[in-house]
Amino acid sequence: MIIIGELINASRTAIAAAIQGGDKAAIRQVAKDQAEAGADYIDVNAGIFVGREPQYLTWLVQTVQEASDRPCAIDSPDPKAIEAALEAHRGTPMINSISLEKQRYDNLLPIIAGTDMKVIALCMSDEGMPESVEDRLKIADSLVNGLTRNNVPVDNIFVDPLVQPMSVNNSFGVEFINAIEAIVARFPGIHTACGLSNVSYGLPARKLINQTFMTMAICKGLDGAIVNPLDRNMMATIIAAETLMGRDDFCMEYLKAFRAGRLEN
Ligand code: THG
Repeated sequence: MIIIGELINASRTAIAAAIQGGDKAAIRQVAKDQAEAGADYIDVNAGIFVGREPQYLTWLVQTVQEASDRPCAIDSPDPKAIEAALEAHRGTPMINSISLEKQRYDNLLPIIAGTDMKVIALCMSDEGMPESVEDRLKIADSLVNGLTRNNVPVDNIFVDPLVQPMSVNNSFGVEFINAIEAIVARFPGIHTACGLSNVSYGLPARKLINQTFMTMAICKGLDGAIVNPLDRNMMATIIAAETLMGRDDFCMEYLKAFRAGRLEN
């Protein structure tokens, strides 16, 4: 499972304050903590600062790279902000994300084409949020075909079917889970990724819902997740579910995690 650490997100008050105060030490600490807890990528998101996103994302990339050797996942709907942050990034980052929204698609595709960057392909279009498996597959088809035609290897693409809140529509959980299964079947070699926390929006005991949903998604083939790597229970759930799915030869990763003290509270 590719773990994308979600904590450097300006929607969190501590991060917004650190960005505005230019507090490099605070950002470095969160980057370091997430890397030590097992993050493969460090997500950086300054989305609440409309207009200043290019400047703040650039600063976040620089600051994270002072503290950790993990690449960033550059998280923005704004191609200009992504472009600015890319300039500052050393090594090969992940783009989070391209979508089928025309403005976003047209501006990001030439930036990604022919590079070795990983890219999250978010199932969203100008027609709005997808609800059914079919809605998602239709968008995923266009995105995957567009990217591969532009020399992006399937192995670099993570399709995000877009998690929607259970509290809004009783079918959203199942449609998402089945979309993972359908995408993995349709595009051999593709990856999938998602942010989970939306599924529990509006419900109590959100961690219970998020962890259970993670297990269900891993069962269908999910192999990338935007999560809080400091959440020990979530990380242990991921390891156990992957082992149970047979994605862990001789249970080696499970045993390694146990010996490192990561599986028990
Ligand atoms: N798909 C893609 N990118 C995304 C999302 C997605 N980026 C943004 C978001 N969704 C995922 N990122 C976050 C970041 C922070 C939180 C939730 C999602 C969050 N964190 C808790 C907090 O604020 O304290 C801490 C989490 C915890 O304690 O477990 O709320 O869907 N492609």
